[in-house]
Amino acid sequence: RRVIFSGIQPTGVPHLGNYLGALANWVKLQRDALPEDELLFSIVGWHAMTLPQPPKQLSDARTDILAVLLAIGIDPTRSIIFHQEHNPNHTELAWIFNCITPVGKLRRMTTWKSRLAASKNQGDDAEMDETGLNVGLFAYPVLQAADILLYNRATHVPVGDDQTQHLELSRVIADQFNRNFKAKRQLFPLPTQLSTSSKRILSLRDPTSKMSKSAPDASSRILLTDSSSQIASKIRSAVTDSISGITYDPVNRPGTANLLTILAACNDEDVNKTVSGYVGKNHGALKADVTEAVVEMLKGPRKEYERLKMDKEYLRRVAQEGADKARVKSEVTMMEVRERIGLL
Ligand code: AQP
Repeated sequence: RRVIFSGIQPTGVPHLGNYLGALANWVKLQRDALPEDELLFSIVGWHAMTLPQPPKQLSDARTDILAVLLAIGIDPTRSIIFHQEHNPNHTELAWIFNCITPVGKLRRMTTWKSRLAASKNQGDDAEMDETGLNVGLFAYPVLQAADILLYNRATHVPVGDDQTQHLELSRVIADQFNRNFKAKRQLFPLPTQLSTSSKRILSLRDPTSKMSKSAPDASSRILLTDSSSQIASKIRSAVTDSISGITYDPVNRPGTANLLTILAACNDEDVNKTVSGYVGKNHGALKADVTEAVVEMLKGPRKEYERLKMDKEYLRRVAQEGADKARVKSEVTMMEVRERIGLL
C-alpha cells in the first residue's frame, strides 16, 4: 500500500509549468492508483508565507488553486485535497522536527544557498548576509518533511529533481527521530521519491529561467485559466532565436526547445518525434501548432474552472471535508509522536 503526498503553493494561479511538471502527473497517479493506495494533495499556505504575500492575493490564490485542482480532475471522493493551514498538525510536527534537525544540514540546502546568493546580490551595504532572510525560508524543508511524514508516514512522494535534496533531508529527519525515540516499531519509514517523467517548462520571456507564478512579467507564463486569445498572444510573443528552421537544441536554442517540449508534452509524445515534423518549417508554424495544442488541452479544464469558481459553497465544502479527513489521518501519527517524545 502506498501513501502518496504532494503539495502546491498558493502563490498564484497555476501555470503550464506547474501543470506539465506536476499537476498532470497527480491526475495520472490518481487514475493509475490501486484501490488500497491513499493520495493526499495539499495547497501549502504555510510554505507560501516564506516569501511576502499580500493577504488578499494569498487568499484568492488558495481558492483559485483548489478550483484548478478539481477542474483538472483531482477527485475529492478519491484523493484527500486540503489546505495545509487547516491542519495544525503540520506545524506541530515541524516544530518537533526543528528540534532534532542540525542547523548545518539546512545551511547545505541548495534552495537556501541560492536565496543567500540572491540576497547578497541585492544588498548594497548593510544586509550582505543571511540577516535579511527570514527563519521560515531557512526552515521550510523541515516543514516539508513534516508534510510528508505526517500522513500515516507517506511513503511515496512525487516530486521533480529540484526536490531530491529536500526528500533526502526528510529521510535524515525520519531516521533521526526513529533513533532518538526508539520503540519496538520504528515510527517513520524512510520516504522514497516517485520519479516523474515531468518536464521543466521555461519562461516564455526569458527561456534561461523556469516558468514561474511569481515572475513579474505576466506574459512569461500561460495560466491554466487563460483564454484562447491570451494563450495565442503569449505564444506569439514568446522569445525564441533568429536561427532559421526548427531543431531541438536546449543549450543553444532554449526558447525553441521550450516550445517543442510544450508541444511534445501536450501530444504526449517524445520530443524527437515532435521535432521530426518540422523539417523545412519555421517558428511561425511551430508557434501556431503549440497554440492550438495548448488551447485544446486547457479548454475543458478552463471551462470547468469557471463553473467551479461560481460555486463557492461547493468549494468550501470540499475544503472542509478534505481538512477533516487530513486531520483525522494525521492525528494517528501525532498521538504516537507525542507519546514517544513525552508530550502526550
Ligand atoms: N516551470 C516549471 N516547470 C515544471 N514544473 C514546475 N513546477 C513549478 N514550476 C515549474 C512544479 O510545480 C509544483 C508546484 O510548485 P510550487 O507551488 O511548489 O512552486 P514553485 O516550484 O516554487 O514554482 P512556481 O509555481 O513558479 O511558484 P513560485 O513563483 O511561487 O516559485 C512543483 O512540483 C514544482 O516542481
